Amino acid sequence: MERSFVAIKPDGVQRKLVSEILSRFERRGYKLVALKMLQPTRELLEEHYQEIRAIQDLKSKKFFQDLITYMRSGPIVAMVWEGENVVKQGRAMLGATNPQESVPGTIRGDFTITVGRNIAMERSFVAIKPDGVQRKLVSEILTRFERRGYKLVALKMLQPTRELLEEHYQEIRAIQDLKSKKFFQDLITYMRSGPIVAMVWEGENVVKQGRAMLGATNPQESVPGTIRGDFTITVGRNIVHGSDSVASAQKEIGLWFREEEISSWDSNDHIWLYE
Ligand code: DAT
Ligand code: MG
Repeated sequence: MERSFVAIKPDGVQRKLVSEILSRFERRGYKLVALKMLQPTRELLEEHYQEIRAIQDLKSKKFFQDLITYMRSGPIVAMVWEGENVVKQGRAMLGATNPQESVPGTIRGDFTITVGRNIAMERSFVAIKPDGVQRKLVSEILTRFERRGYKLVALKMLQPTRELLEEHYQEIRAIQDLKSKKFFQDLITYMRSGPIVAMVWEGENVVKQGRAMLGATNPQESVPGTIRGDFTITVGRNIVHGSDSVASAQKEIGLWFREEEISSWDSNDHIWLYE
C-alpha cells in the first residue's frame, strides 16, 4: 500500500469540481485517509514547489511567481489517497500536465483546456447526427464540451436539406469511384433520417481537441473516454460530427449558421479556464 498527495487547485474549487474529482478516486477504489480545505501560505507553496524554485533562469523565475500567485488565488482541497500503486495510477487519472496532451477520460482531459498564455481562440462546428438525437445523447454530448470549458456560441436543431449535406460532405462527394458513390448516398440518407443538433463551440485549439473528444471516425478504433468510444459501434452510425481543420470549421460554420445566429458572450469562468 502506498499513499499519494492530491490537491484540487483554486480553479478546480472555483469551477465546482471537488465532488467530481473525489468521485473519480473513490470509484476507482482508493481509500481517503486525509482531507482538508485550506488557503496555503507562500512558505508552504515555496517548499512544495522547491524543485521549480531551484531553477534560477529568468523564465522559470517568472513562471514560479505566477504559479504561487495562482495557487494562492483561492482555497484548495488537499487530500491523501491510499491504495496499491496510487502514486502512479493517480498521475494517470489526472492526465498529462499540459491539457492539450491530456486524453479524454482523464481529469485534465475532461475538464481543462490550457496551461499556456497567448491563447488563440478558435471555433469548431460540431453536430449531433440523427442517431445521437434518437439515442437521447444530446445532453451527454453537450455536457462533454461544457465540462471541458468550451463556450457554446451557436445551437439549433434542424433537419438538413440534401443540398446542405452535399455541400457539407463535398470532399467525399468529389471521390468518384463506385464504392464512395454508394457510401455517399447512404451517408446522405442517414443524415436526413431525422433532426440533428448543430453547434458551434469556441475555445483554445477547440478544432483539434474537439476531434480528440469525438474519437476516431471508425468506432472500432475509438478509445474508451471518447464520445464514439463510449457510445458507438459502427462507422455508419457514429453519432457526431466535428470539423477536421480550422479551414473546414470556417466553411462549415458559414454553411450551417447565419451570422446573427452566432452569439458573442463573456463566460464567467473564463479567468478559471485560461491564464
Ligand atoms: P469524420 O466524420 O470523422 O470527419 P469523414 O469526414 O472521413 O469522417 O467521413 C464522414 C462520415 O462518413 C463519417 O463520420 C462516417 C462516414 N464514413 C466515413 N468513412 C466511412 C466508411 N468507410 N464507411 C461508411 N461510412 C463512412
Ligand atoms: Mg470529416
